[in-house]
Amino acid sequence: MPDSISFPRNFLWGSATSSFQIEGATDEDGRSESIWDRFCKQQDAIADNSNGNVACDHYHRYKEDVQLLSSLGLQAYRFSIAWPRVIPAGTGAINQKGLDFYDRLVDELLNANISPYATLYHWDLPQILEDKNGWVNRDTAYAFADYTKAVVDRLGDRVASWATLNEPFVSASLGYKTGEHAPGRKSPTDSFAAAHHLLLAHGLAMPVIREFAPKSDAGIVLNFTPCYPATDSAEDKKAANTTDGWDNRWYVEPIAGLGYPADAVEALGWDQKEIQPDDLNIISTPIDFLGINYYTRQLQRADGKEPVKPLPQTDMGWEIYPQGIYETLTRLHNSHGFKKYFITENGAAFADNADESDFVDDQNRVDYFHDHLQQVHRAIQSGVPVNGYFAWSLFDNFEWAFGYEKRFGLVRVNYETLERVPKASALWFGEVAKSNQIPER
Ligand code: IFM
Repeated sequence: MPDSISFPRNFLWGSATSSFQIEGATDEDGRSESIWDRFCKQQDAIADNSNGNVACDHYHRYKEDVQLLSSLGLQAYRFSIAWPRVIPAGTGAINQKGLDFYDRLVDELLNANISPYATLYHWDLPQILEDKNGWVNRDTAYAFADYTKAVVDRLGDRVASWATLNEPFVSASLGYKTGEHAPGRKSPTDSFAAAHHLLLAHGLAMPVIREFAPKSDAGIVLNFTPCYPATDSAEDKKAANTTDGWDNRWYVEPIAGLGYPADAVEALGWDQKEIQPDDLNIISTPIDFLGINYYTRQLQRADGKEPVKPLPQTDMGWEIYPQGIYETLTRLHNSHGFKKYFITENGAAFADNADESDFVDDQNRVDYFHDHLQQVHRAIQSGVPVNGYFAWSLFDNFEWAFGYEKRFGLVRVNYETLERVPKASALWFGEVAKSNQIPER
């Protein structure tokens, strides 16, 4: 493969964040408590016992942050909207002050010639809805459609692209099955219900977006982690297939109109009692794009032991497996043939060493981006219509259960001063965006 490669004309280069991870200002302008505010109060739920109260203070520094995006030369910004700011009681009255913030952000982006890519739900459910059983309660899906209407009615004339949900697998699995994420529940049965109601929420929101933002794209963002058996044994192969079903196929197959993956449903023992007659039709409402979040692969053992990971790892302990982004893209396109794809997240946490001016010469992160982008380009050459790439993340930020200990940013955030300093990877990625090609390395 040549070292210097060009991307198609109009390929979109951007970076992504999410509301709870960067905004801070958790009790300003009428925002209510989210499940993450509550979860952070539990001793040791978060590795450094931190919270999102200040985070990157983006709520107050959004103008500076848009300038940063602009100075890097990025063309699009993927951000999420916090439901507790917009409808603090979960349902009912709209808090205009909460919407005002996103209104200002969108206008600031457009003034800087940066295309706004909005995600409606990136995990910060109003706590008041969790008190009514959260995503296990079917009503939450209808509440999400109403929340969608409130947001899209206000911003739909200016936002280029709407994603309903970010990584519903993580919401359902880590939030309701393993308890590693808010709301911290540990019930496989609840996680099946949560997964179904998240998908229903997506399907109910799609026509709302179409009605109130007829010119915007509408779709969903899913995470994919290719799954391989740790050995050649039949048991490990079966375990890998079931994990692939739950992690990778559970969401995309119903959206593609294929229903839930029968092999995994049977292996995991879901009785499907939550599915009502029209649900699968609602869930398979056609989408304009599929957003793909890709970070690593996984190896599976049937005996539950930790598999040996032969490849180099990031600070998350995730193997660096660039080929997986190619495998994911080609597999999805060959199986489902969606109209277009975006890489909505891809990036790496490393234990950065900052110099006295807070600059980080993160050549390891540059390598990560370079090698994954090569594989995205390879997928495009194989015929997969990938329209853009968003680096995760614009900033170091609140990495969920890891708090501020893991740094994914293109831009370093000094958590004492909140100063932002672009890392070497930000400068490199900015050049990629401006030249539309990966430079020689
Ligand atoms: O930080 C998260 C993000 O919120 C969702 N996708 C994975 C990232 C890294 O863990």
